Amino acid sequence: MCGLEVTLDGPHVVSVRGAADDLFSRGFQCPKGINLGALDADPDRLTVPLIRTAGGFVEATWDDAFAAVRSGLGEVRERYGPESLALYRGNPTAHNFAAQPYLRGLAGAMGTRQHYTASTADQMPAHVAAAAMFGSPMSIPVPDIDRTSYVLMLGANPVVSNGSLFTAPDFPRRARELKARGGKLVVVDPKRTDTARRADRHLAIRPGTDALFLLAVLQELAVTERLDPGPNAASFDGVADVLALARPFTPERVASACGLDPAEIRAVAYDLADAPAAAVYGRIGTCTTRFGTVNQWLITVLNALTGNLDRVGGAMFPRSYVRPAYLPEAPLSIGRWRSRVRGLPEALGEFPVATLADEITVPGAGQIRALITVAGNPVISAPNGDRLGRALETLDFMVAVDPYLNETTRHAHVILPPPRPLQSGHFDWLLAGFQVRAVVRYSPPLVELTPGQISEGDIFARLTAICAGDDTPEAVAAVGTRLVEGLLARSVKMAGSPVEGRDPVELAGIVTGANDLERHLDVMVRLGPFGDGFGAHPDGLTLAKLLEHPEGIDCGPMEPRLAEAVVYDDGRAQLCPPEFAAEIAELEADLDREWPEFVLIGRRALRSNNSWMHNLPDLVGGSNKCTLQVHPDDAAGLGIADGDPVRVSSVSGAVTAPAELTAALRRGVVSLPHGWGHDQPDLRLGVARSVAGVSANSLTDDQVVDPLSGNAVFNGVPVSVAKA
Ligand SMILES: Nc1nc2c(c(=O)[nH]1)N[C@H]1C(S)=C(S)[C@@H](COP(=O)(O)OP(=O)(O)OC[C@H]3O[C@@H](n4cnc5c(=O)[nH]c(N)nc54)[C@H](O)[C@@H]3O)O[C@H]1N2
Ligand SMILES: Nc1nc2c(c(=O)[nH]1)N[C@H]1C(S)=C(S)[C@@H](COP(=O)(O)OP(=O)(O)OC[C@H]3O[C@@H](n4cnc5c(=O)[nH]c(N)nc54)[C@H](O)[C@@H]3O)O[C@H]1N2
Ligand SMILES: [Mo]
Repeated sequence: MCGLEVTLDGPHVVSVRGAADDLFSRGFQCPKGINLGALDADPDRLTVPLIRTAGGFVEATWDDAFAAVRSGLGEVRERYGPESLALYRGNPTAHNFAAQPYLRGLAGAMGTRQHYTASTADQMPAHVAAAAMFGSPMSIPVPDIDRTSYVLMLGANPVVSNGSLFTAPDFPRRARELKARGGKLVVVDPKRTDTARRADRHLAIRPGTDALFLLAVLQELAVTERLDPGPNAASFDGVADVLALARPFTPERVASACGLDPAEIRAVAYDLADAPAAAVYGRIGTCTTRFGTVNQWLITVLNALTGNLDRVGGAMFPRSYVRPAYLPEAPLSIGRWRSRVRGLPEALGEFPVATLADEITVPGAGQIRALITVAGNPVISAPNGDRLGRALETLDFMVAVDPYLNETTRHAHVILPPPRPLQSGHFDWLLAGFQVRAVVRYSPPLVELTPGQISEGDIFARLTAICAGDDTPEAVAAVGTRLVEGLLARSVKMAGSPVEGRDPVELAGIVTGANDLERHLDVMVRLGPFGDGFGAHPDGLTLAKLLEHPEGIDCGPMEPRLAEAVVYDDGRAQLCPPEFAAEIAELEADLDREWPEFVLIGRRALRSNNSWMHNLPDLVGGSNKCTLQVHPDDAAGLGIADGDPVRVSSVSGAVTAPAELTAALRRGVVSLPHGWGHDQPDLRLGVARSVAGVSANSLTDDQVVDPLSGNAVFNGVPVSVAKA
């Protein structure tokens, strides 16, 4: 989401730098962006499909590769039925111009409920909390960072990650500006992170106890009569119920479980209530824990009851610039069906990735026999990834859409590589709905495809057509055409749409764009809240305008819109959903439990992006190291010196990594970054293999999830630690 200025020599990148004139990122960039050229030119990037044979992977023509997919998927479906097919979509599909529009159709054509994504290793608790509270899984508030005077941030490190479900390029600048305005940043994190170092206050909480802390803040504000929900109070249901639940959780009562001083908890509570406008925000460290959904729920409750929900400078609901406002949205419930083996709830139509290995390995009707992965590396990114890797090897057929032969795709029978990044357009559909400011940008491809290359959109269209049973050229072309025509056909029939009553064929004639994806984008921005409505608002957005303004078009800051964010018929937000309330009893057990001697947490490095950027020489090394961070006092007790090999083990497995002593960690907590472990056979990742590291997900447990969302638990994992 940072604007980059790319200089080319023919088809090759000469340099990449932050685009100074970009209206959103204003010249800011991180090492990953700067390495776009290296990523684009990575000699290990696959350029043609690979087919697995007894003797290893061999290069294949696109026709042969698609033929292998057609027969591989076809045979499984014929023998075991459509429920034996599964789809896993990885993190980049959320940010990929082609994947977002096409994969919905692919999932539909597969005719199975076996859908998995990286969301259940990430933000699913936020969707589940939003769905229960507001009816919409996308009604996730984000801090209005540029106008707030107080941010209480739990389990997030945006100085490194640049924010997540909260798109704010150059967080360090925004944090500086917050302080210059007299505002405050408070960080709750078991580690004194780069973000915590810039904060006015840091609370080094025990991993996994955020819900207790949040309840104590709520209870303290209630008992001192500092809560004031403000003008939105009339829209909130369940206020008395949630306050009753909080009652036992006084700062004194939670202090030892959280490992915090009650006075500190009080101070944070009072500052939050006193701030003219404040936002509470929690990410990976709060989502990927046993109480992930409870955390997200309580964060929103605190925002609501301090009057900060939907307030300028508070926690606000961004308006996606590609979501037509007139499209009806029905309240979404979670758990409409359950997973076959463990009975875990579906959420947003998908099952938890933590149960993918179960569904592949446990026999019975509905057992997964074939898998499509798109832009995902779950062998490294999913809990107990080693088990998942063994499970993938038992599939009858697997196809991966991915530019690399990596830890996951090595199990595929066919790998279909997308073209180079610079040969694809870029538009981030998902993050359009989480930006702190609606700056709209589109980047067209900078380099044309060479003859014989296939765009990523065309790969998806072909796969969709194969799954639908007809992949003749006409059928494949129709998949792309439907992207453009489907929404137009609906919109002309919809009351309140700017094109109500118009002729969809006439509208399709107005649409511009070099291909179906661009034409689809044109339709989406025109019908979106800032669009031209096909002439209804002549000054509004169109694809043509976006192409004229690579620096972006600024459609302004977030605006209060609670009434739109709540999709329940009565327009009321539910602050105490009963299924969430039932979890509070589970939490009470944590107040007096015995804690493990050591727990594992994760971390991110500025030069890393999950599992797939370790093949770029400039990104590995420096601060980006696969070390086990240990507190010096813990290390002394274990006889471990800096650099010593340390064996970490859990119920799932064991790894050995070099120790890195740091007093930034809370005692009893060790930290290993995820995304490493590139020492597997067959990989075509020369640089990554040479710096292999170990996978944190050899240690995480796929049998423990946040039960409300099915989300994986990556933080607070009990481990044993010893000198190797
Ligand atoms: N450079 C870089 N940027 C990235 C990524 C990357 O890999 N590298 N990944 C991207 C992705 S996919 C995502 S989802 C975002 C994530 O963005 P963030 O959510 O900001 O992710 P992290 O940096 O992992 O920060 C999580 C923090 O939670 C803390 N933590 C662990 N357990 C607990 C706990 O129980 N309670 C509390 N309060 N804190 C805890 C950890 O110490 C850590 O500092 O980052 C994105 N940006
Ligand atoms: N222990 C632990 N585990 C974690 C986390 C953690 O904090 N701790 N974080 C979790 C989070 S937040 C996330 S989002 C997940 C990520 O989980 P995944 O999405 O499964 O894993 P990634 O490492 O992001 O893998 C992305 C894959 O996409 C491919 N790829 C990159 N660009 C493209 C493209 O343009 N097209 C296609 N087709 N493929 C592409 C890469 O080669 C790579 O194989 O990991 C989760 N796992
Ligand atoms: Mo993520």
